[in-house]
Amino acid sequence: MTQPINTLEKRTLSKPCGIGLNNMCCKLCLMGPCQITKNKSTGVCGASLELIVARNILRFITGGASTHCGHALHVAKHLSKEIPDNYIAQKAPEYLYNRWKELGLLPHDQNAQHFIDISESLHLSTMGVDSDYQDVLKWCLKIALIDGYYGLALATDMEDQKIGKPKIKKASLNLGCIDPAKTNIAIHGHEPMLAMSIVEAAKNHPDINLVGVCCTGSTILAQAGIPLSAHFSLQEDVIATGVIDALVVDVHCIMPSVGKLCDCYHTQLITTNDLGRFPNALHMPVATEGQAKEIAEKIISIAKENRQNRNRQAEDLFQKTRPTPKEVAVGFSEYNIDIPHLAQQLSTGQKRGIIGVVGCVNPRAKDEWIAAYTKLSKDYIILTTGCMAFEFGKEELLDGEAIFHMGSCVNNYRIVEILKQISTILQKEIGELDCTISAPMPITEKSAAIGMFFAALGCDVHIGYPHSFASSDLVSTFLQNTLKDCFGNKLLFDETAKEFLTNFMPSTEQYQKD
Ligand code: XCC
Ligand code: SF4
Repeated sequence: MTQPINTLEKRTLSKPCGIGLNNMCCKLCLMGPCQITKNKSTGVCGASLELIVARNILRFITGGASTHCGHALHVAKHLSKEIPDNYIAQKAPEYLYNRWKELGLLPHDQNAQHFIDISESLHLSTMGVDSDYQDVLKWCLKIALIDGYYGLALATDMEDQKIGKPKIKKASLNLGCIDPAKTNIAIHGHEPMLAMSIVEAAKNHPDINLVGVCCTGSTILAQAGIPLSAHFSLQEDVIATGVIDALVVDVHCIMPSVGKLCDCYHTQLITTNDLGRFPNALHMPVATEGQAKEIAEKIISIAKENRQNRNRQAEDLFQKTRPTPKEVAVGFSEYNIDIPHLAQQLSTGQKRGIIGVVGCVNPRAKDEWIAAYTKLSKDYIILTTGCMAFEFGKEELLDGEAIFHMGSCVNNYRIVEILKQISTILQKEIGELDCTISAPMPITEKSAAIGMFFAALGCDVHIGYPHSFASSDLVSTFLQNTLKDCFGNKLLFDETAKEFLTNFMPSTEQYQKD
């Protein structure tokens, strides 16, 4: 009898290394690794704790920016488009652009040379280059601007141009969207171009059931109403239903475990991006629109053919245990949300502010976050994306009245556009709005880059568990002071939902009592 064998819930999570957790380990050269546990000790080369922590943060954020910019580059290539010049100047509020310029934070913005800044960030943060931790931290903001504009904004814009602007609609969400009576294809990853071709092709095949996973899933949910079966932490469970006939993956957040798990079931794993390979997968790389149409048809045939290899007992078991799908309202964007109404709610005090609930769901960080945000939603407009949006959906809270599903992680740029437009209407800076971006359980490098981007826009930024940014007093004080002086905002490091509710705003006593 085939049983789910490898899902995250059942796995014993290895204990995190305390030194690494606090960013206090340097492995940048072979005189190390150096562990710096006391403030006055240094690495073999003399690097201080603050320099090591700052370099680690910069390299982490740079990893995130490289993935989002790579995503935007792949979409551009798919559509035979060029990366635009002066994109930050085109998109950013003028007062912020000028401030970033004064502070020396603007990256290269011609001929896709922001990729040079990404490379220079790795260059300066290696052993023996930039020994000024404050300068290293300034680069974090520069790289975050690259992430925000040449990653999030550009990918969102180009996807909208290709797919069309999202429309508000009802859709469904959770493992129950997988239908044992049909051929199931799960589409997982972050770059949705092939996914949209599969959505189109599947319209001619009534026996095909498409479901999404992670951010490619969030995009096809928001854009086309395709059900979202799982977020990151539940991706293994999708395969473990035993009724997924093909799992199509592109890039980012695809756990290496899914390769072996597909082998345990009949699921055909198909990799579709040259950067994301699995040893046992069928590799069908897609780089252009023409290829996408052809490969979409092939994937449908492969899945249909493979359905006969299902383990009937696994199918029966899923049939009996299949949960009821949850209904969600999706497809909200800067184009269809009534932004003047939101501005009015803020100016009349009907709503105190905006909370963007973003990022990952770290299996090490279980807490009552959704309950906390739900309490806050009485007084705050909640805009949510990525895996955190799925958590709201699981509880049927994505109603499009108090809590709005804004799409995938690159679609965090939609939140930026909304803040920009509200601030224009209210004739305030974004930093003067009561706006917090909360990533309560980050996992990926991308989430850190996104958080820093929102900080550079003037939003307060909350990072829950783990808050490795806060492990050097000098680093966190410098970051806090720089953000306060330059943008008027702050960083919050509340690890638990209770602390968040208590410390977030002093006047939340009523929330505590409820
Ligand atoms: Fe989820 Fe995008 Fe995080 Fe990956 S990164 S774990 S939100 S799927 Ni965006
Ligand atoms: Fe140690 Fe310096 Fe080498 Fe880092 S760069 S591993 S601190 S010697």
